[in-house]
Amino acid sequence: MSRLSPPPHPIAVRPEPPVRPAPSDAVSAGPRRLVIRGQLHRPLALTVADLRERWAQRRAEVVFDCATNGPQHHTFEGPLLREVIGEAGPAFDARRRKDRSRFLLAVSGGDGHHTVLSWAELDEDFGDAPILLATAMDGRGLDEAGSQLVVPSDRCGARYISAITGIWVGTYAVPEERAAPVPDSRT
Ligand SMILES: Nc1nc2c(c(=O)[nH]1)N[C@H]1C(S)=C(S)[C@@H](COP(=O)(O)O)O[C@H]1N2
Ligand SMILES: [Mo]
Repeated sequence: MSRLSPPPHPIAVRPEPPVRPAPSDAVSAGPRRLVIRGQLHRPLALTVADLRERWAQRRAEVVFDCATNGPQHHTFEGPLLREVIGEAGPAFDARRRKDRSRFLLAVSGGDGHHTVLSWAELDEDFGDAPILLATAMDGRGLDEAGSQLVVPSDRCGARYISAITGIWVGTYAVPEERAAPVPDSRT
């Protein structure tokens, strides 16, 4: 591909902003935080050290299958996802199972890969799955890498999201069926 004029040099001409320590720098400095947000009473921003110190640690020896790498064997430690999200206070009526059953979780990795879970998968009255937010894998802390989702009941590894950056919790507003009838493909 040829160019008629030299490419612009935006980096060379853009003035460097002055380095000014702001109060927010103190918050953003240090290890990365996993942000838990959405329909919650108490959104949280947690480091792996927070996940290790503030909740009881469970252990899970798992095998999951990867389409490209085959079966993977790992030992993870970390708190139950249910207990961490519980502390963030999902905006459901905790006494009503039907209300809890409407909630979803979307878990995002730093590379853009994300997956969804339902609250009911974790809930003791429904699936009761011991899903973890790992603080260590095979005996090594995940403080640098970030927490990893551990879904022992999954056969496939796709939901073992690594380097978690965020978890969104909330309900999905199902479109009203009567508002937009599905077009009949036969007409
Ligand atoms: N952030 C992030 N996590 C991810 C993935 C990804 O692409 N990005 N791939 C998933 C898939 S498909 C698998 S099989 C496992 C692989 O884990 P391993 O690399 O430790 O074997 O990570 C899962 N977690
Ligand atoms: Mo995979």
